[in-house]
Amino acid sequence: MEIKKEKAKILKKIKETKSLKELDEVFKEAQNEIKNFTQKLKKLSLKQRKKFGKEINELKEKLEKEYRAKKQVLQEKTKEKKEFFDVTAPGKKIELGSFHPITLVKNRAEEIFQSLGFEIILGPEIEDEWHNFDALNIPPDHPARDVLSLGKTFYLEEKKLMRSHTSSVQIRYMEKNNPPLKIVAPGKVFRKDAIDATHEIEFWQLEGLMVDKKISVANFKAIMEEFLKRFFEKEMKIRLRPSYFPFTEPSFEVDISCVICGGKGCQTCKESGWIEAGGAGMVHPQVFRNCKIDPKEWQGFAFGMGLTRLTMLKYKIPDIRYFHSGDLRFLKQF
Ligand code: 2NL
Repeated sequence: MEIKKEKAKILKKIKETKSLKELDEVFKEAQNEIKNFTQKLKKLSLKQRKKFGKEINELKEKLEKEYRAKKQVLQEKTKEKKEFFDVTAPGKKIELGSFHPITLVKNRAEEIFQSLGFEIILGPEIEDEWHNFDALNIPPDHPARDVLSLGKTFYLEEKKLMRSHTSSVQIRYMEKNNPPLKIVAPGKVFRKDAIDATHEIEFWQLEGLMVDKKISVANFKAIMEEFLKRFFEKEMKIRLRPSYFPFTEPSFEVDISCVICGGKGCQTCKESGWIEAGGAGMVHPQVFRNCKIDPKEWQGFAFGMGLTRLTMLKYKIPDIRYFHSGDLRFLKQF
């Protein structure tokens, strides 16, 4: 039995291993070899059995000792490799989110109106008929109030509804506060509509109200022109066209010079040079009375405009459906 020769071979192999896997393989191989030697012992004489038995035990011990030692060395090495930290490598950047374009426009609009002395007010999205319709002088048979599919209002249980404009927020404010008033109410509003490139069932609006002793349409024009100039960062012309709303008298549509072509005529303004930006008027005396404000003492203008539409004009967004698409290719541009 060439135990000594085998011993040298095994120890050399262990020394040369480079990985834990390789070491384990060599160790198993050596154990098998030792098993073979042990089996061969049976055939030997007692004297020889004693001699070789001792040598085998020594080999076993030596093998285990070397195995443990080498294992530790290899383990240390892999640990070092894992813990290596390159301080010169550039850091991993955290992906930053961004504001939704409507939020950007809402924030900017609020900032401008605040600097013009208006207070920002908020109110509930779920409303009652009084604040959304009756107080605004909208008669019970008005088509917008139709509970059938023809109407554009989303009705809920117990005569509640989703507000169709933020006028309701201004009514709530007038019920609790005495004039003079200078407020704007931004917020989400809801209307039953067939969704297409310019219509959604949920969109953003901003309404404003200024009430004092001698407020006129001239004040409205000045405020609106100043707002639009700051918002679009260029000189803007506005045009008032006679119109009708139950909550204002007189009432008008507010057109702005086309932000795409500057008034020359293009696809967006249908070659007219003007774009509809919202509506406005002098608050109807009945609306004041509904809020316990004396219309003989107070007067003022009110206006409403679509923040969603304003966002589309400012960033030249061709389709309203992008806003709720959740598409990062769209959102990351802002
Ligand atoms: C539009 C038209 C308008 C108002 C909103 C208003 C509010 C109160 C009293 C009187 Cl509390 N009026 N709001 C007035 C005229 C027009 O909005 O086209 N909006 C997008």
